[in-house]
Amino acid sequence: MGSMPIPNGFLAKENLRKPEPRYPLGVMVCKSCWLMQLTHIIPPDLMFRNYLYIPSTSTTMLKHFESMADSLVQDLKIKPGSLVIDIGSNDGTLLSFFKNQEMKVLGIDPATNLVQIANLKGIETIGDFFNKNVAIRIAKQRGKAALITGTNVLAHVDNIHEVCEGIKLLLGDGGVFVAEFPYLADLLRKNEFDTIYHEHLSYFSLGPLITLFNKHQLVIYDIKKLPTHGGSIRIYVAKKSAKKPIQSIVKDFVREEKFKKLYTIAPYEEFARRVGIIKRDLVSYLKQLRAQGKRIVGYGASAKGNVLMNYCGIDTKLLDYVVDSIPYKQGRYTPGTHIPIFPETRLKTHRPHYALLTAWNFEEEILLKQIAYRERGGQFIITIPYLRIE
Ligand code: DWN
Repeated sequence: MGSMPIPNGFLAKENLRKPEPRYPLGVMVCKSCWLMQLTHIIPPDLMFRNYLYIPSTSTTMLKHFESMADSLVQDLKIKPGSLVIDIGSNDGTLLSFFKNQEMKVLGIDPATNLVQIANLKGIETIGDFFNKNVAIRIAKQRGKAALITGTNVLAHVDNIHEVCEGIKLLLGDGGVFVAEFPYLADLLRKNEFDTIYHEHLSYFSLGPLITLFNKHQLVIYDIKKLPTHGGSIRIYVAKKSAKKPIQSIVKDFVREEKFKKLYTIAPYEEFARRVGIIKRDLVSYLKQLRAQGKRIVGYGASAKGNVLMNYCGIDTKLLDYVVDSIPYKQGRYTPGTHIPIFPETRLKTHRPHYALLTAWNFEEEILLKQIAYRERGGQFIITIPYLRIE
């Protein structure tokens, strides 16, 4: 998709004229394990030491984390007082739900801004990237974990083999590693190309993950399909030595991936072709509306929205501004396209004809929230799984 600034690099006004580093953004597929991955790796320090994505700012994700903690404690029969560790623990929201169930909790996250928030909330958090040394240190100081979680983090790490070794070392004998991430089959099927960005190094299907974990004497023994972030999966991983029975759903997923030919290059080339068509149709539609004098804005200053706008060349010539609920983002400008970001209330005062939903993973929550805007004739332009008006 060409080169563009990192997708969470929102700009303060005074930085608009400063040079903005741009990095190549594209994906390739390994022809031996079929992992889809970025062509260029950005230094993790650049993206994760001061991190602005806080999932607990959305009701959808808050509810998701609460039900995740409840179901894991119940399904995995984790006893109160057990150690639960979250890798990429962000502001500690998921761990707070485990703490409410009397678990001992420990977060690990490299973002100093988030570690501060989590520790202030009483969620003990180590400010670092997870690796084997961190795992050894925790095992020595806190003992082994009954459960290690990682939501939207496994796809972000470059040292994935070291992370697997660290998880194996930190898991108690019957311990479980539970990871959640966007599912490649959904990304391809629903044309979710804007979720391809510099933070996400890997785009997982099950096949390559089975290969990966096998190299570290770990095994995926169960899977759960999730609606979050455009379609995700939750995998349950244990040490091979724990001899957990492998649920039939694991084999079903692999059969389905083979049926969809995900271990051949065809679906990926077809996906690239569709992405080009979406770009062409979206830009010509927005230009057509502008030519009719329509006012159009962006809704959701999201990382995926920045990928979409940079890839399609959508800037203030097509969008007047973007609205977003996160105070930190308001008053700043989108990276690369320099579109001003306002609070959502501006929809009421400015009354744009159209809002391009650049946070489509919260479509339901946002369309419900903006029923008044829609009743007054405001319309949402949504790009996935195809260009549509809601
Ligand atoms: O892996 C990641 C995925 C899971 O989420 C992170 N690396 C980055 C992040 O991507 P994102 O920036 O696309 O995240 P969101 O949470 O999908 O962005 C949604 C944006 O929309 C936020 O800035 C908040 C905003 N929003 C809003 O303005 N009104 C969200 C809701 C629910 C709303 O009602």
